Amino acid sequence: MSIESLKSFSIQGEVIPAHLLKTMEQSFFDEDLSGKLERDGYLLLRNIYNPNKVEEAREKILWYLHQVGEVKDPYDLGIYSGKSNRGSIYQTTKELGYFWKKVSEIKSLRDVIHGESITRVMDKIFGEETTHFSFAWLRAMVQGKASPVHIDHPYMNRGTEKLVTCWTPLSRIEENEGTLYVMQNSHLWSDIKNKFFGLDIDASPSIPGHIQEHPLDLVNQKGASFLTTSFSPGDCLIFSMFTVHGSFDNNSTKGKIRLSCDTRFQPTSEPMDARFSGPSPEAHRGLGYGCLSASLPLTETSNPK
Ligand SMILES: O=C(O)CCC(=O)C(=O)O
Ligand SMILES: [Fe+2]
Repeated sequence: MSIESLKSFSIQGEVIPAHLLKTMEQSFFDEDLSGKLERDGYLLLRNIYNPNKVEEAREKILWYLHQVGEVKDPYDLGIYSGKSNRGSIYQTTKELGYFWKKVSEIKSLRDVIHGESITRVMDKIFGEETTHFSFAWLRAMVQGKASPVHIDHPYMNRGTEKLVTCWTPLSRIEENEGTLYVMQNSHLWSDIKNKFFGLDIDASPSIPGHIQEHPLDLVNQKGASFLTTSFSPGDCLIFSMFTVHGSFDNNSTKGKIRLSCDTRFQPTSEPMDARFSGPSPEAHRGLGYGCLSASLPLTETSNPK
C-alpha cells in the first residue's frame, strides 16, 4: 500500500496509523480453502466472478439510483449527487423496502452473487452441495460513511452454524473508498465469541449487535491489525460468523459511491434461518429489505448499519 493511500484510512473520521494496517493475503481456488478459512478467518479470492457481469450489475444498480436522483450524470461513474427523490417517491418503510428489494433482485446482480462461479467455491469450502439465503445485503456507501465493527453471528444465527459471509465489491474499490477490513485472527478471540454467542438481535432488540468499542481501541487492546486491500470487480472476500470486521470511511475525493453486496452460503443439507429465505424474506424486525439502512435515501444514511 502506498503512503499516500495510508493517509486515507479513517474510521469515524479518526485516521488509522500505518503500523496497524496490513494487506490481506490472497487465496487461490486450488488451495485447501476450508483449512485456510479455519486458520485465518477469511479468504480473499480474486477474479472469481466474470468482471463484465459484475460491471453489468453495477450499471443497472446505478441506473436505479440515478432514477431517484442520487447519482450524477453520466450515471455509470457512480458519483453521488448529494440529493435524493427516493423518499418522496417511496414514502414508507414498506415502500422503501420494496424499492430496495427490486434493486437487490436485479437479475444480473443475482447472476453474479449466486452464480456458478461462487457456488463452486462454496461447494469446495463446505465439501458438499451448498445453497444461499435469498436475502442479499446490497450496500451503497457514500462519502464519509462506514459500517460499524461487528461479527455477523448475532444477525443471522437461527439456522445452521455452518454459515459463511461472502462480500462482493461491485466496482473497483480503492483503499480510500471505504473498503472492508477484518481484524487479524479475530475469529479466535474467545471474549468476543463468548459475549455474542447466541445473541439474536431480533429477539433481544435492546442489546446492541455490534461491538461498542471504537475499532482502533479494539485493535490496540488486542495487539492486532486491520487487514485490508483494494478490490476489483470479480473479487470476493469470504469470512466466518465470528470474524470481526467493518469498513473504513469512504474517503473518495470524487464522491464515488461504494457499491457492494454481502450474501450468505451454507450446506443445502443444513437448516436455514427462515428470516432470510424464500421469495419475500422477512429479514430483521419483519421489515424485509426495509430493515437495511441501504433502503433509505442516500441523503439519510448518516448512521449506517
Ligand atoms: O459492506 C459493508 O460495509 C459491511 C459488510 C458486512 O458487514 C458483511 O459483509 O458482513
Ligand atoms: Fe458483517
